[in-house]
Amino acid sequence: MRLIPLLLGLALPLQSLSAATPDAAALYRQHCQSCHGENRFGGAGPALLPESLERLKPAEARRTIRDGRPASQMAAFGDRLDDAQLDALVAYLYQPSATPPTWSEADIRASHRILRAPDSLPAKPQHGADPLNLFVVVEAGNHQVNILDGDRFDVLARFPSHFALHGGPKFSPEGRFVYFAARDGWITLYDLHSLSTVAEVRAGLNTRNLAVSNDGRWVLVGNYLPGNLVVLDARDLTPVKVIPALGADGSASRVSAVYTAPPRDSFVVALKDVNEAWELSYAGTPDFQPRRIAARDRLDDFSFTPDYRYLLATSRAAKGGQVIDLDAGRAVADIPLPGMPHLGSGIYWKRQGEWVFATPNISQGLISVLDIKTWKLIKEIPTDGPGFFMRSHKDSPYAWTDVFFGPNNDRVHLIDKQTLEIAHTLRPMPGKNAAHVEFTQDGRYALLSVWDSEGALIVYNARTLEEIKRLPMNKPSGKYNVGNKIEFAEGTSH
Ligand code: DHE
Repeated sequence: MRLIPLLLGLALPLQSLSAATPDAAALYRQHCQSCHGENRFGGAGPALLPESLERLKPAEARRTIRDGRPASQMAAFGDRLDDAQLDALVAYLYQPSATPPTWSEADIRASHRILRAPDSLPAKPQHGADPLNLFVVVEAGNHQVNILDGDRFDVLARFPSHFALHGGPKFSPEGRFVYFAARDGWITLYDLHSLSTVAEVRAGLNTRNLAVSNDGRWVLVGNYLPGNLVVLDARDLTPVKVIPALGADGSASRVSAVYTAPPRDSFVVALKDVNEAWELSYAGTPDFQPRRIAARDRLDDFSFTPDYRYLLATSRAAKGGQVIDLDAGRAVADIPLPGMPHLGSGIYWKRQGEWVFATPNISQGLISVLDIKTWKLIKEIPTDGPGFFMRSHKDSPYAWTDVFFGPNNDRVHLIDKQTLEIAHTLRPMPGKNAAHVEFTQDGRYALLSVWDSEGALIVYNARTLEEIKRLPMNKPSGKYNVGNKIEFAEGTSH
């Protein structure tokens, strides 16, 4: 019996078989290519390569094609595509591109556009707010960025970003310019004096994050696709150099993350597919030749000690961490970090006169607190579920951390930085995910995201925990205070 349908299928003439199977490539060309680009590399719409879709479930992709995306240019195709065509199209998008994805230096140069000549920009801020207490607030739900006055908590400007900004935007040393990286490879330079975009360039097809040199001259972009580093001129994003991420034995790697290490005048880079960290000096006239440091494992993410001598790195595959001495150029210790921390979100503070480092874990509801002299675990603080982000301020007695996953993801814990006990738990909007906090420069207020399409940015008095203001937003994600960022202030992410 089970053979009959198969035999019937084989008996069908060839043309009826092909008529029954929608030609997904043709559907893509007809309906999608004008926005999502030839070879699915992206255009006005995001890239639709398997690497770009890693974070989107096929069912969600199908829904988006059928129903469109509200408040975006993504139209609904449900009236033009039947179920079989929708299925075929979704399957096609998750297949590797027939043309292997490439993004050359020439492609980067061709994508570069200067929207405002840097020498035409005003000398002074064109708004009345304190330029060092501005906040950049990313609204992930509709790919918008808000510039917020950090004294009055009013939105000064709002503009569309490229698709899926990820990682913290980074600032020029005096805090005037801000640099954004989108997962889609687009880098944007924005002027906080004139509240306008200065330049854009597509540095890759799938980008991790970017760093800005402490002298304000260079931007370094780390890419997954292609696996490389791209150096840009920080004045206007002109491409300067492309550095393939090749291990010492020539094997190709993706770049996990890049950061600037101000006291070292260097960029530090983690590689995802070979056991190496790199340091690239930008002192003097740099040639951006990497200094290779052998790691004990692949690196997913890292953070620094406050003096930038040591790097604390995680390997999610190994479910552990390691400490790399940047002066000695070698790994010196293993650290117990079992729960896949989003290490870039870890923070430091002084406890009983000594620095401690604390990080949430993505796969376990606990905060790991480490002694950074001995690298021993001081405490694992149980929380109401796994968290993503952690924040504090030097004048705050609390480290704020979210419960990002699970049924309690509407909660935020405030951990007493001395006792390492949870002192308060807030539920800003019950039932809605609360996440990611950033303080005003003076530490008096904490701004929190309710990460929901009908969410909000909530301003708290950081001491009394009284709510001061609530601004409705669509999935506000990260927020970044200019003053805290340019000072690499204690308690915030770098
Ligand atoms: Fe992030 C920062 C890695 C998933 C939101 N995230 C970072 C950084 C790294 C990183 C290396 C530091 C870069 C920087 O700031 O310059 N993130 C990763 C991952 O490896 C992971 C787990 C999987 C991935 O697909 O990349 C991951 N991150 C997420 C998300 O799912 C989040 C919640 C939603 C999103 O936007 O994709 C997310 N990551 C963020 C945010 C920051 C960030 C908001 C900046 C935090 C800050 O305060 O500086």
